[in-house]
Amino acid sequence: MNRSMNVLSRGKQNWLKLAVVGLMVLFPLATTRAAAPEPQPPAQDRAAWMDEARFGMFIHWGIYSQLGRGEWVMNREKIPVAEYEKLAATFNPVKFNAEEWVRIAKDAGMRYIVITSKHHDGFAMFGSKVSPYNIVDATPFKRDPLKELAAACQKYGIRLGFYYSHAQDWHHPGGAISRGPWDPRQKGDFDTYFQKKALPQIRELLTGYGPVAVLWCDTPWQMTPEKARQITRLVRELQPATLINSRILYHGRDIPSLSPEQLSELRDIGVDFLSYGDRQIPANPFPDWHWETCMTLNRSWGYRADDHDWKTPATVIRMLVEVTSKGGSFLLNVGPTAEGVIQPEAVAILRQVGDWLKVNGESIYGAGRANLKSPAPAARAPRGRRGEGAAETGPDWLATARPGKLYIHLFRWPQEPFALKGVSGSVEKVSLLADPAHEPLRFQQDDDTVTVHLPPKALDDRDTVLCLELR
Ligand code: H79
Repeated sequence: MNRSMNVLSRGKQNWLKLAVVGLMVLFPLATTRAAAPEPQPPAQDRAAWMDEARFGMFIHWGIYSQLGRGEWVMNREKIPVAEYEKLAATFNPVKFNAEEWVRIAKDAGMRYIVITSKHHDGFAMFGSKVSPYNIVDATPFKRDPLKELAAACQKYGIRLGFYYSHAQDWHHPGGAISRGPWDPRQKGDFDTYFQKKALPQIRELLTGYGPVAVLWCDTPWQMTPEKARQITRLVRELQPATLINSRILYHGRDIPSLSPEQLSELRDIGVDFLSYGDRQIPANPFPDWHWETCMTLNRSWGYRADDHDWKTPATVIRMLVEVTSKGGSFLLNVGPTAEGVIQPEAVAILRQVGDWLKVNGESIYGAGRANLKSPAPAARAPRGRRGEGAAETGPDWLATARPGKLYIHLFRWPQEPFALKGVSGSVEKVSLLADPAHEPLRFQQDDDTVTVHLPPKALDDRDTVLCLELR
């Protein structure tokens, strides 16, 4: 039994307890009369699909994409509001094709998409009645790309979620601002901004675009638990299945140091998964939470013309495997151009990752933590903050698992027979996922050590996956 399954069932047990306690409160007579309460079906775990999906596409796209200096350009260069607003008049992404974007995600093996519906600049990338500062009313494009994406996602069976900068807004008076304000127009009352713009726009997103998989909040400057509850109440009222990330109240970087009280407050508020810091794969994620980490494909979120520092497909695969081996989901970013094009460099990397997943997907989708008794191999050297250098410095291998199967991701091909320690259960068959015939490999098992005789060369230099079938 692998640990991720234990975690799932522990989660279910907790829900069961809650449901039972809830029933005892609601029906005290029934529970005193009945000797034993009827077993209740476990309450639904809204976020269970994340374990199945594991891999999503993050999209940062806005009127800032025209400048090619990232989504923080207005703030970093202290561009006055009136001047930044002019970017709307020239935003016309004529090459935007929702189906093409969704196909790129699908071919990469991604199972969900999260797109910026409004970033910190305050500009809505959807038709909003709440504020005219939106793509339909303020640009020559006049189309609603989120509507088009929602339709394309429905067609291709991909879930769609919306990033919404719920606290920071550099356009609306009173919106929260990190390193500001720099323009008198930004001054105002945060609560007014929150009630008059943030909540009404979140309502629009959850009513006009079909099922919303995730409401992805970010940088909760000035947020309080009460305000977070206002959002979760609204979301649950409109779409009970929509997931909400922990950034509704806590910055990603603060997640590892949250206290048990803070974590249970998050659960109580209605948060569905922990969202760790930007570009940070946590060392020891909390085991009883769904979690996600977001990563850039180069060094930027929003399009940056001068950023050519692309991660290799091998690095991306390693990161996806590491996240899966810790039971999380990997949200990998693209920053399309102002014309609406996902950069060809990004598409090429994603296609290679997708090709790897077509062969090795069973070790990722629905797979999770392995319960090897001996510790996972250590990384060779600490990795850069932005995740660079993973392929050069990471461990030789990592393990993922599902009930009855253990997957060893070999990043470096062993020179000798591969000895794996700490295996619980008896191994019945060992094969390579990249071998189309799944030809059994020769192996011996001594207690909890399994020694596998591998072919002389890796089948895939980036990650050849060894599959151990267990009894
Ligand atoms: O949407 C992406 C980022 O814009 C957002 N989170 C991800 C998913 C984010 N918001 N705030 N931060 C990240 C922290 C911001 C740090 C920096 Fe900067 C912005 C570093 C460089 C630009 C502020 C301005 C600090 C230095 C210059």
